[in-house]
This record gives sequence, C-alpha cells and structure tokens, in this order.
Amino acid sequence: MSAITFKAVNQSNVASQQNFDVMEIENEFCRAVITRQGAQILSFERKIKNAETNVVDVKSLLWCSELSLQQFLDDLKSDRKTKAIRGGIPLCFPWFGGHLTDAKLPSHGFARTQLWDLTSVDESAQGHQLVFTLQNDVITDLFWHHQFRLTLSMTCSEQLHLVLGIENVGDTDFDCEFAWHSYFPVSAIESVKIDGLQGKKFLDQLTNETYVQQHTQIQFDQETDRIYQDVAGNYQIHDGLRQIDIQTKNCKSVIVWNPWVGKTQRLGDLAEQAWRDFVCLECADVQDNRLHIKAGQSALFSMSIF
Ligand code: TA6
Repeated sequence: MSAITFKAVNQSNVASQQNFDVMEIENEFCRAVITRQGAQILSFERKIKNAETNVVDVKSLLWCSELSLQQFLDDLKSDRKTKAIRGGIPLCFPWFGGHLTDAKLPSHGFARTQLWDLTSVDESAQGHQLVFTLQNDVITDLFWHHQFRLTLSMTCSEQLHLVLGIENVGDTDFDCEFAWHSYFPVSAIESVKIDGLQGKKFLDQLTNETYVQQHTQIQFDQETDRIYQDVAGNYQIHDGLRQIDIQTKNCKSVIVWNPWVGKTQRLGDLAEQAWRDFVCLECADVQDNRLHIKAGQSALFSMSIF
C-alpha cells in the first residue's frame, strides 16, 4: 500500500504538489501527515509487522495537540491568519524562544509559520523521500534581514529521518539558531525517563540557573524547561515498555520541556490534561551553540527518530 494525498482545506483550491495545506503519505513502512506551513510533520506512525502472527502493529512516534490542529484548520477555512501548530516537529529558525531585542517578533522565529515549497517527492523501496525549501522573501525580511535558503529533506520509512540544510546565500555572515521542537507521545509523563543527557550542563529556563544533570535519567514531576548544551547527540525516551530513540548529527543543544498543569492552562491550544500525554525533546543549536554561517557557506544537521 503506497499513496500520497494532497489536501486543500478550502475545497475551492485544487490540491497539488505545488498547492496544498496538508499532505498524507502511506507506504509499507509508515503513515505520515505533513503541513505545507512550516514543512511540519504532524504525525508519523511506524508500521511494525509481527513476524509470527503477521499482525501489523502501529507505533506512533510524534504527538500533536488536537485542539491546536483544529484551530489551524478552522483558521484556514475562514481565511484567518494561522498560528504555529503545537505538535509534530515545528522548526524554530532563525532564533529560539523570544527574540533577544524585539519582543514583538514571533516566538521561535518565522520558519514554522511560513509556507514552504515541496520541491521534490520520490518513492523508492525504502519509502518516500520529500524535499521542502524556504527561501528569504519580503515577508521574512520583515523579521530578519538576511538572505538564506533552508532545505529540509524528510525520509518516511522504517525511521523518520530529517536533514536540514541552512545556506547563507547573501554576501554578509549571519548568526542564527535552530531547533527541531519535537513533541513525542507518552502514556503518562510522570512515568517517563529520558536517557542520554547525564553529566551535561543545562540552563533551567524557569529559574534562570545553570546546573549539571546529575542523574542518569531525567524524570518529570513539575513544569520542566531546560536547555542542555554541548550534548552527545543520542537520546532514548522510556515510557513503560515503549522506547523512542532519537539520533542526531551536528545538534549540540537539546531542550527538554513539559508545561505541566499551569502552563498548559496558559497556552490556550492544549486540552486541560494534554500535559500528561507528551514530552518535548528538541534537538537544536541554540544560545552557547548558536551558529555562525559565513556568506556563501552552509551547514547540515540531521535527526533520526525510531
Ligand atoms: O520548548 C521550550 C519552549 O521555549 C518553552 O519555554 C515553551 O514556551 C515552548 O517552547 C512552546 O513555545 P511556543 O512558542 O510553541 O508556545
């Protein structure tokens, strides 16, 4: 079974590879849902066939707020300006968090709310390979006065594999940050354990204090918002008998976040109990690990989730 479906929320538009709001992919390995806004994968379900019973089990590797997705679709239907969708893998670029000097600029930059171009779709025995691009334009110039090209390659197969290229196509160097702000499903946040960050220095964004990760595993019993620096690149999310593996190249930071009860109520696009259903483990290059890309140069980053 292999199919790609392009959907335009306003039925008046003809959905195609050039003009869609949401695309759905299915192949023998996985099912995925991706929005053109932000080239954001919202859902990735791995199909796992039991060799003995031939039964196909589905392992969901990403989580998305149903409330936020519905708000996005309602805004599209009503031709209202859409907001960032809280779920899947939003891309934060060219800065992470609030802008350092102008609070009016959008949190986490603009890449996740811009319409990207789907420049190629390939299918092979290994599944589907997609390439999305975002180039500076008059809109992005309103927020950031640099010439850039982002290329996001997405392979939907036995694993979800992303490769991000950040190119400086201008004639002056620039500094930037990026983060794959990934939302992962969990059965109950209180029982989740994260491996891979022991001994790493982190900034607690809630206290603005810096600590070193003493325990082998990170556990959750309150709002958690930490930026780890100079990390190794491979992590495991343990959730009861389930495990999600994240492996990265060239991502020297990781943000670990769960809003818990209070921030969930303040955010307005999460169901009341949604904080129990996900954890964010965001592979990135931010703050001390921000990037300096010279004119005409580029940098590559990759992440595999399985
Ligand atoms: O993931 C870390 C973080 O910076 C949190 O502080 C929280 O604000 C979260 O991102 C969500 O940001 P958003 O702009 O998507 O609401």
